Order: sequence, then structure tokens, then C-alpha cells
Amino acid sequence: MVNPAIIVKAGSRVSIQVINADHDTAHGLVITASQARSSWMPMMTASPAFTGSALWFLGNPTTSGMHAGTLTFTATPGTYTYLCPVPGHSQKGMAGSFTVTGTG
Ligand SMILES: [Cu+2]
Repeated sequence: MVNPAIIVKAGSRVSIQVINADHDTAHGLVITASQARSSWMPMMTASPAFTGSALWFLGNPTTSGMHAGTLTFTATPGTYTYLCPVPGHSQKGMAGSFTVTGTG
């Protein structure tokens, strides 16, 4: 799937493992409350929606392996955006919706 719409229930403990398999470009993943996907520099304008919902930078793979990380957080209700915070990437489409349903 490319940029799937993610829906979870309020109060869920969410864990997302991220692996950068792009051979020549750094990426990251941030879930943010703002409409920062149209920003050229989300790392300057987007703040994580939840404690732990940001992996700002995963470098490109090296001969010793790929960079990986895990976001772990507890979801509270709302409509959020996930995006890649590397400059220009969310503008080019590295973004999607993250929705937390219910009253938690
Ligand atoms: Cu990216």
C-alpha cells in the first residue's frame, strides 16, 4: 500500500516500525496534528501529535544495513496527518491521514 489511510481506536497503544530502504535518500515519519504536509520544511513547523509519534530522520542505508526505528505512542481522538519531515518530501506526496476514532 502507498500512503494508506490509517484508522485506530482511541486509547490504542500504537507501534509503527519504520525502515528506510531508499538507497540514496533519508526519510522520517511524524504524526502531527497540524496541516503541515504542504510545508517545505515540516521539521520546522510540525510538532508530534503524541508523545513518541516522531522519527525525524532515518539516513539512507549503509553497507552495514538500513536505518530503522519505531514510533510508539498512545492515540487520542482526532484527525491527524502523517508525513515525511525531510524537506520537500511531504509536498511530493509522502503523507497520509491518521484518524483516531471513539472517545477513549
Ligand atoms: Cu521522505
